[in-house]
Amino acid sequence: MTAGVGSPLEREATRVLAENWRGLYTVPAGGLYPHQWSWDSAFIAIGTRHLSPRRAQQEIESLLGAQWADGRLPQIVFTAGRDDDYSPGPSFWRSERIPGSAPVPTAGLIQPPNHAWAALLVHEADPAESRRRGFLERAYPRLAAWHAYLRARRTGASGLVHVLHPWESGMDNSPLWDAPLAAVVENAGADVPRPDLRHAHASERPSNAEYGRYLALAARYRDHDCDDTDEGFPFRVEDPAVSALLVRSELALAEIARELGAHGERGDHEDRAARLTASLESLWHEALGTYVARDLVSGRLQPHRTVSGLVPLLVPGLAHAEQLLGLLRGERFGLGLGRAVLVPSADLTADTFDVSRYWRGPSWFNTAWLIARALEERGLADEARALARDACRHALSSDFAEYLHPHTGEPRGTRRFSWTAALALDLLRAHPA
Ligand code: 9WN
Repeated sequence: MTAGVGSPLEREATRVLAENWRGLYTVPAGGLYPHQWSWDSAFIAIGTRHLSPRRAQQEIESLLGAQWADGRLPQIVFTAGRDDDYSPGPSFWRSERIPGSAPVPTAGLIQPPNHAWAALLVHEADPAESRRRGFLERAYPRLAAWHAYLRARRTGASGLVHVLHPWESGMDNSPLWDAPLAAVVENAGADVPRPDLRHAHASERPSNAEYGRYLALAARYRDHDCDDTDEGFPFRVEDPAVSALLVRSELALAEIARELGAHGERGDHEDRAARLTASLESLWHEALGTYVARDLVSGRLQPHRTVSGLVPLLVPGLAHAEQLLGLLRGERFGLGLGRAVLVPSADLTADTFDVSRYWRGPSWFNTAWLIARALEERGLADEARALARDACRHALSSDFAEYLHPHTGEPRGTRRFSWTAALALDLLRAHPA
């Protein structure tokens, strides 16, 4: 990888990504997250494409190499020899005993589908190198199989994809999961290992009660061989950010198919993106003025304003974009008002709001990147630039924190976090100072 040149941000971000590189992929953070995570790798590749397009390709290819026979891309691909550092690890999942699992140990769950979009952005960073290596030719069938898995095994009557665990949303303890999770019975008396608390303060992580339920759900999924046929599975939700990212990734597959001369497939991807966009409207909550999650077990929309509900701003032709922009700029998310840093993960005025606890208030860099990108694409260049510059500034001053106190910008969670470094680099390239 070329050395980081130029600004302190570029140099330091390059260093973080080098520290966390493990030869074929990047771990999110050396201590807290010592394995490869699915949507992290896609975000990381979006940044490393500016340093080494080839390494960004490898980041995605190593994840695709852990694809299961049914097409799923696993939430975590485990690094050999690090079973004690993260729970649940490879000895919990024992994926090798599940028919059709990956050739390497992985978790059985999934994460949000941002991969095809990332693959397209990586290709665009250096199309000649990408064509020379046949990057898209090799990636496309696997990415298409991933989306086919989501359609075949994770799509219900609404036409939207559902997730079976808070971890699958990538926004683990969002208030959106409070009610669906309350209905899940934790394993009574079971030990809840928390190696994460060696690396981050307990007040900045999900609670023990949440972890008890997370593990109970994961164990039930595992014990059913992760085969998605467990009809009474107690947690099944549709999430607006997951759906919005799938729209973007279907549109990216359309572009990739065009690049590969697969014109029939291109139309299929565009049709699917259009159908998903229409289905997303079933998550619109008129009274709250935002998209929300649907609990498929109770059938109820979950009445919480969160950053997940703002992510559909990335969807072209979205019906309620103006209302969402109003929400983003209002007192609940505070964009441009000077009272919040980046975009808080949840409504600043809600009863559930918490300045430290993970996805219940703190500001994250991946969602800032998604919203900055949406603003830019919607022609709101000044707001996009202001958000991008704030993200770059806070990335450096927080030593690439995992997330920030949403009022003060103080670092929270772990430090030298890979996607913070990668996405700050990408924002710096898109909005040079
Ligand atoms: C569970 C790795 C992951 C991110 C998620 C974030 C956090 C894991 C955890 O870290 O989740 O997947 O242990 O809390 O919520 O978005 O992918 O960075």
